[in-house]
Amino acid sequence: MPDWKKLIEGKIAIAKKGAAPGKLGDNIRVPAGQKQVSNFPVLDMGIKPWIGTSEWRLRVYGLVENELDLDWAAYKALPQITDISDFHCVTRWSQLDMDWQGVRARDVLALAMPLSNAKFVTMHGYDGYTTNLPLEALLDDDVLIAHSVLGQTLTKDHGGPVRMVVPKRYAWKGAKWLKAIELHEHDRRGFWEVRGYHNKADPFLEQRFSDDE
Ligand SMILES: Nc1nc2c(c(=O)[nH]1)N[C@H]1C(S)=C(S)[C@@H](COP(=O)(O)O)O[C@H]1N2
Ligand SMILES: [Mo]
Repeated sequence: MPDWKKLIEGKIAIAKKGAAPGKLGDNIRVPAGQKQVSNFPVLDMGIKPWIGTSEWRLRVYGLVENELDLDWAAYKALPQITDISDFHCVTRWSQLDMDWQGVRARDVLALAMPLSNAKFVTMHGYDGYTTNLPLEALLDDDVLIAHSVLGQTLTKDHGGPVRMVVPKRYAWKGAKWLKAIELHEHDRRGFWEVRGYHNKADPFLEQRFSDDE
């Protein structure tokens, strides 16, 4: 008989310490195939639009009762929260304990009042980027429409002034330079999802490529 108590205590100790890549406990914080980093790399298509807060708008449209066109003041007037989460990029780096600040996506969606047939969303960036998710995935506590991380307002490189963060999916599911959230009845694949990336993108299931769907 294995010494269960010792085993469980050992695992809990590892979980509390946080994960070290390549050691037992990887799957607690750092998913399989990922390496922990702390330099917050930049990844995008290379077009980095600069949108000042005075020009920035966030539209929520499609299958909603109340279409939104929020300006900076309206966005900043919404309940602001901080959520600490881990960031997993499909290019195999993960950065832990990212303290995103902003507004919960579900608070914005509640204002827009999705119609009952709204089941999927497309997030649009000012660079023309798109990515898709089920509407339900945006209702989680940790999904933020964020303006700051690591104690600073978002730089242009990281999607400032405002980006989406969806911690339970690979990072490509969070649009930088967020411009709009569009609600549909049927799923529409986004920029990477039509180019070979997995539609679901759960890092703990290693849903990297569409071949595995
Ligand atoms: N608008 C927009 N959002 C985007 C991208 C992009 O090219 N354009 N790249 C995605 C990808 S592939 C990743 S891994 C993350 C990277 O975010 P970071 O550059 O802040 O690390 O942004 C995602 N969001
Ligand atoms: Mo990515």
